[in-house]
Amino acid sequence: PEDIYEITNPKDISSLKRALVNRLIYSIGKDPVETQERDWFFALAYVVRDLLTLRWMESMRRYYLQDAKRVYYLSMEFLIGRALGNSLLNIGCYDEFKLVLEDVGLDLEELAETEEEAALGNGGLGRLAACYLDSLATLRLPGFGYGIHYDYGMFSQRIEDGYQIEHPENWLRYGNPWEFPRPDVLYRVQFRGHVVECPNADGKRRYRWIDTEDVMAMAYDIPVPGYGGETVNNLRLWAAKASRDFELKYFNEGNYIKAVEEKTQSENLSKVLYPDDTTQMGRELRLKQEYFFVSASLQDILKKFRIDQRDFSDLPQEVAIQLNDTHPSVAIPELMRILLDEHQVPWDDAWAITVRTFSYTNHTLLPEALEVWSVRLFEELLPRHLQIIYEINHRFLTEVGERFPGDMGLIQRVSIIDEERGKRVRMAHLAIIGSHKVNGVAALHTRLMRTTIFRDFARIFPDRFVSITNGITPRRWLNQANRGLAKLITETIGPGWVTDLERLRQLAAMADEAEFRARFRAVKSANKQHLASLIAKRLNIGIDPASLFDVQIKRMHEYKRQLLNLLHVITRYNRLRAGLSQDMVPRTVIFGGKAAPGYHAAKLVIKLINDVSKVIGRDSTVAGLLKVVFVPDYNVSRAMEIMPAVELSEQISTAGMEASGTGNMKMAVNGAITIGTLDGANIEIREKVGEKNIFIFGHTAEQLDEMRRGGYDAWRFYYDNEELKLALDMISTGYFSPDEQDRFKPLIDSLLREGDRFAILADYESYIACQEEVDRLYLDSETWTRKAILNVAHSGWFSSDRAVREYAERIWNTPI
Ligand code: 26V
Repeated sequence: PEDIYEITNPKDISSLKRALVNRLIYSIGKDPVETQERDWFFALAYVVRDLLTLRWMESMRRYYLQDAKRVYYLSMEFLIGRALGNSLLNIGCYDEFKLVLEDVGLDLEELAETEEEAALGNGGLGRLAACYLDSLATLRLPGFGYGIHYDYGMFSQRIEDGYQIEHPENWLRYGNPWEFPRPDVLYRVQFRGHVVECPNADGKRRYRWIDTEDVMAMAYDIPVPGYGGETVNNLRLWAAKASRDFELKYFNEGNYIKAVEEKTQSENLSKVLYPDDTTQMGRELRLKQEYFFVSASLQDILKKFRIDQRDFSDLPQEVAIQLNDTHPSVAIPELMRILLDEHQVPWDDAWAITVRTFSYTNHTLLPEALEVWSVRLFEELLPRHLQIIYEINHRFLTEVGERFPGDMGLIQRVSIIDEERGKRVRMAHLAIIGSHKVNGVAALHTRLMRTTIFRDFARIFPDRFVSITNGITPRRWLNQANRGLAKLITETIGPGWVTDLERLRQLAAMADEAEFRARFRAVKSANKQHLASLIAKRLNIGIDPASLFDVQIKRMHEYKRQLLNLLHVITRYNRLRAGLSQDMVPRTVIFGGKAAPGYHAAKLVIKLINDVSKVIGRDSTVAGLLKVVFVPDYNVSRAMEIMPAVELSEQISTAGMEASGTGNMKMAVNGAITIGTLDGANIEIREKVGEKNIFIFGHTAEQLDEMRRGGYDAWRFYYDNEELKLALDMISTGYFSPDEQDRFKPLIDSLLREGDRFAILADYESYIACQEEVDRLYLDSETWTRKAILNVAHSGWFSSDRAVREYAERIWNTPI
């Protein structure tokens, strides 16, 4: 029958059920009497995708007919997570499908757990991209993501004997029900070869890039539903496919095996996500990944631009391209190459078009994470791009020389090519020079960008730097993750907050009403119990749902200072053992996060957390008063489980080092109170929720700067504070590692002998004092709840809808 897949009415349970069973039979090929849970999941996902598909085509048609300016978000990472629950809520069919499944004896929540999550990102930067796609679709903007279709996303983390072990995660093992493979959308991407100059008939020089080794990029499309389901946008991910050249080359020589080998080689390009967001190691494969997806995306963008009907000078009116960090910044010389070499646009015109089209987001100031590529590697892989970069640089430096005569230092500092330490291409310089706007991701971060690492550029381009503070999507992080709180909020202020998060402000008045506080507390308490049951089931660890849930979940990084948190835990343990329990509330301290596989210090902190957890867990004198849990394999799904249960949100990075943070926002909107430094978006959280409703401690970025200039004396902190000395001595003398006394020597050395780069010792005392205040407040549960409610009420500004609107107005010129 022709209506196999047709859903006549998405609110009509029987039509949904028919669609589901049809899908199970005709798309999965299973008899309903012998299906596994996964079969039902896939059948359901196909039905939901069907519901998205028509709206998706309608959205594309609308953009085409309106000839709307398109926004392209280029990112090496999209940390999407699972899609089923989010899609059902966004199209408004969650309850209907819940009933349909109950009808066949299944539980929707349980079924949703069988979905593999799309973990195509490391952490903050990738998750931000996913939140922005959700907001673009919800705001009905023609916003498209472009990225890489990795076979292996983020590794899964197992903990063995307290150590992190990485395991590859084959998320596509059973196929991805959301994506449409597009074998017909295929572009050629060139590498290596060389450049020849050929004089044109008109006497102008032309450059041709020839004898290249080519890889094909094949598209996979993933629908991105906005809330309300009206608009469905597209995320296009590229997978590497061998070009036919390989076959021809070797088949002609009769070397079939060699041909297949090289085919495999070139398809390795999109094999795996780099799981290290701490250091830029200059690996060839990484640069190839970057150019691969940039080249395919630009070809696709220009095809949709329909150049046959337009002039390139219209490009900036039709297209905005946002570069998510410098990773896709080779797009700047690539667009120049296309304009110059393939369309003979004069340099000055091409450059004006390029700069007006691109904008760049900077996500970190840490020097070790800034991308630089050796000139040698660049020349080998992308010889024409290197020439163009040299020309961009030459023209830029000439202009700078004219505007700031005699300042040779300036020329050296702003050059795209770093001439010291072997010649290197500084991608951030390229991205700044080639974009009309450069944004930081929080106010402090942008200010530091302007005044420290990019101060010369801020002088040269005073209007180029803008600050747009990050945001999070309330659909996933509140409406979906925290159904209990979502329900309470909707009952109190109506459902409008889901797309207009500032409406949460109406809850502020409710903070003073005892009855509302009790209901709010009941929600938090149920969420804590739920998390406790998950931890009991999966980790076989019992935690007290009545204890204070103190949570630090994020990537493991020295600057995020999980070690400072642990020093507090150890100090607390020591105080409890010394019989000072009267002022302390029972606490469960929860950690979660992955370390980059080669980041030894971060991995050692994981081991220390687990060793400390073991010692404390075995000590009956602190039973019921203190517990430490490390939740393995922290990812988007784990985050959605944990966020609703958090009471104390640990945001304790060294001031000046966390560009923004977004977990801080997720926890605040879920009713946690932040303990944090004046860093990243914490500063804006304080501004919004009010300084009485947040725990701030530690040195400011300016104070740390000054302290370092005066000479940082780590030993002084050690000798001046007995409790700090005791905690450090316990770690270094093997109290937590009796089987290997000097296991943690590298951690202690980094603090005491190597200058404590992250100022852990300097902030210890004020952190401990602040934690004492936390206990005092928690004892007064009415006041705690009041403050928690005010955190929710004043977190509306941190919606990614607000952030995307700001991008639309201030960067893309596509106002809503
Ligand atoms: C850097 C690198 C270096 C080369 C190897 C692969 C790789 C992958 C990712 C990165 C980016 C690290 C920067 C990052 O994720 N920054 C985070 O961005 C968040 C969103 O703006 C922000 O909230 C966090 O504070 C910031 O650390």
